Amino acid sequence: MVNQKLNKWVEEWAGIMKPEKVHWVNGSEEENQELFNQMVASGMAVKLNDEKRPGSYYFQSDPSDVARVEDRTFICSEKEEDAGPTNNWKAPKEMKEILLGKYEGCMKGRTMYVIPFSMGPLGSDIAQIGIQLTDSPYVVVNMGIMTRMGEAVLDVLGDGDFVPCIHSVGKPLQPGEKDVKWPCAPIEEKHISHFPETKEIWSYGSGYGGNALLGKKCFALRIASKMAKEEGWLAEHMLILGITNPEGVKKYFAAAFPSACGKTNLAMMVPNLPGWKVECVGDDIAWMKFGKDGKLYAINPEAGFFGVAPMTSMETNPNAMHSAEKNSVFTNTGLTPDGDIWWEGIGYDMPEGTINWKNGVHTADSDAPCAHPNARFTAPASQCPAIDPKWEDPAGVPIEAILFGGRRPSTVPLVHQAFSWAHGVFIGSIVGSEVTAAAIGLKAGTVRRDPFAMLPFCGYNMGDYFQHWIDTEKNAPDASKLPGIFYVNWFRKDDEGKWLWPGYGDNVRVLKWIFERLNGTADAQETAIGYLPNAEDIDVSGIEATKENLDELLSVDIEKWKTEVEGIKEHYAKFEDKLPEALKNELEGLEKRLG
Ligand code: SAT
Ligand code: MN
Repeated sequence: MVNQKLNKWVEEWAGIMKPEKVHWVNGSEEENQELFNQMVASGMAVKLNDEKRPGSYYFQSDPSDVARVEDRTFICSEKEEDAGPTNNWKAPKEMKEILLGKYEGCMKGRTMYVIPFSMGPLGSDIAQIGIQLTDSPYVVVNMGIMTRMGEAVLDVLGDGDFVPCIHSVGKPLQPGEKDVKWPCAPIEEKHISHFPETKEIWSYGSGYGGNALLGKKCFALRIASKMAKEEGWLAEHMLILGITNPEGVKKYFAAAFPSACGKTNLAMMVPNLPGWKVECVGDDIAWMKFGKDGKLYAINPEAGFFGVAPMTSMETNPNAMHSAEKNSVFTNTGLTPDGDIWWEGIGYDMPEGTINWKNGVHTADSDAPCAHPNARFTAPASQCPAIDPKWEDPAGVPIEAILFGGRRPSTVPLVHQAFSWAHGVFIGSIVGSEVTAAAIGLKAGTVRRDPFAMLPFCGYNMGDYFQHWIDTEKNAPDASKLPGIFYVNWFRKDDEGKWLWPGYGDNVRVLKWIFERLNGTADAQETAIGYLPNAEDIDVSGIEATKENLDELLSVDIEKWKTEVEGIKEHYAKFEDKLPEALKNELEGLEKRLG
């Protein structure tokens, strides 16, 4: 079928960006191989040792292009108010003018790839189709892992609508000019722009991660969150896991955590309790809609993992390690002399002669790390040994619990349950992580709030987003079937700074209490902040030493929570009159209960 709108759009943009040629990506294995071969030939990619890491490739980015750039990310709604206090805003017209200037001739000497992709299983009615134009073959092969990509998507699209995604690395080649290893534009020229009202994405100047793989944060979160608001569903920065008890009863949970809280680890956890099983539906993004039976169903819109490499090991996350055993892409890790990858915390010593992400021979006494802290592996989700059998079910999986969490060395107990949906939304709106003084020049102990872990990913005013979550209760076909909401904190420390909770696979003990709360078989005590387990309600069999920490892990320190309330007030003040009445009431209620 010919999609006139698509053909016209591609032609128009080819006219603006002036690539040497246009390549429609079909998604075949031969095409994928050909792209890798080209990148190896041009020096952009290194083929890894086929005996160690079959079908896998290694890349080093430009040192100026190593992560998402939040201060170069824009929400371009007509009104500034609709971007809200947590986003950078520019008027759409102004941004398009700026970017059209940059896009003019930006693909000279390069190939423009046309990437049809589906976020979500092909044909699922929760899924969405986008078309990305890009001049980066690296982006094409990564999109091939992270999304359902190619001709099959065009068949499903027919003559329907798609989200147009424009991307260029912003480095045109003059006739005869030799390409660099990782083309990109200087930092101040990078723009990651979203037009939530017209559902468009225009990205310029970066080839890395969420700046360039536009299906991920740009589409599946920023644009989709706006669609979800308009259409009554939820697009969230959440992992999805399935948990099965020893009797074979299974439930699905979704969970939101700010970055650096171990989301991928939790999604693929190897549980440390006999008989319990955890399976992974997704590690980063959840799209949730009500099903005919009134339950909330979630799909993972992605098809792969774009995981942080450093500290990932057979110890911390064997399932991630297995996922990236083959057919994977590694960016900014180290490269060993025998053609494999290495990073800090991989679980074994660095082989002598390993090359670091800046392409120098690495020595053990060097003060800079061998792998960039944001080095990534891109791996197909289908290769994860713990992948859930329903991970591609077009209907999604029914979500029974939503978890929020952050890094909170003090104040927040190991786990508590919200009293109600509105109280759960309150909990989501206040999550965050404590920062260390050195990191970003804030007072140590300051909580950096990251509501719903959506701070850099909400495509509209965060106050309206809170309201959308509140409204989800009355929009639910049957509010009694809404998931329970829980606040977890694996990161409590004692006064000496020692961890009180072992974390990782032992977190299943907390999931077990949640599971049993949903079944109505676990006890809890009512406190000022929510329902908490009693110490005996947490199963510490096999880690009996942790028992003595439980009182502290499960205590509610009234004075600390009063301080917390002051912090929440400061945080809420940002949203001015957009802060939902329901959340003001929740905050007042908490303050009263604290006495
Ligand atoms: O670079 S990504 O946005 O894909 C990953 C992340 O920063 O969370
Ligand atoms: Mn993420």
